[in-house]
Amino acid sequence: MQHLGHTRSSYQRDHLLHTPDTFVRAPLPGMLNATAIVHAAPAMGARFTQYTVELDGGGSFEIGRAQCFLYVLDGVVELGDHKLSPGQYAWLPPDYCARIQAEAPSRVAVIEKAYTPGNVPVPAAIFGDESSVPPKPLSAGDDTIDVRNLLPDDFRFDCAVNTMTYLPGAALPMVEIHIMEHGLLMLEGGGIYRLGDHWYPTQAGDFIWMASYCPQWFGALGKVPAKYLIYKDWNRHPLP
Ligand code: UGY
Ligand code: MN
Repeated sequence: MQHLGHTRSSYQRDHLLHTPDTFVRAPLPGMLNATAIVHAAPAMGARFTQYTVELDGGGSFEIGRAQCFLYVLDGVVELGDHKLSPGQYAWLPPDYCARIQAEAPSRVAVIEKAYTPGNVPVPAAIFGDESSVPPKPLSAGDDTIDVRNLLPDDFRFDCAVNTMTYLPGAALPMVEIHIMEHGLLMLEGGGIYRLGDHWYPTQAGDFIWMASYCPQWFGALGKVPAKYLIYKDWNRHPLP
């Protein structure tokens, strides 16, 4: 539908709000009966890539360019002996090459980042299920915002991927400004996201990139909890 050139999407120096009405689909090399919506990439200022893969029944795609995090949004995908359904995920180390296949239409969130070595061994692949990750309150004593760490919280990992769930009316306790950049996919509900000096209505299906030091704050609105999947780079010294 034509909206006379209006969209909630907005691309600024330090952030991107990418809403579904502006998504453009194109296959990436190695994709068969599948296509990608690239939300974040070095071309727009990010130091990682995040894209949503949409697979038809029988579709497949390849990974193996960098460490890779996969989170199933819809359907079921197969990766070797593993079958992943919605809420299930995999973290794959930088040298892990594989083809991911779907028997029925499926959607997968993919995050890739060049791995920055630390003085610790590179971890082996991890397969997990968000529903079995225990929630932790963001702030002690406040049960209105829960965080689930999908990756182990240790220095082998140079990034974190979490889900955050806000009860309606809950809000981040501060405007955050930090060196880590974020890729965020709104999974459920919605609210108001402050990014830089802009305040945006956001809802399930939206993607947000926040550059390093982008001022950020979120307040959940509506009748259902707001939940997002959020990536950040961390655990490494700021000097390259
Ligand atoms: O982990 C974080 O920095 C998180 N609290 N940021 C955010 O939700 N925008
Ligand atoms: Mn943050």
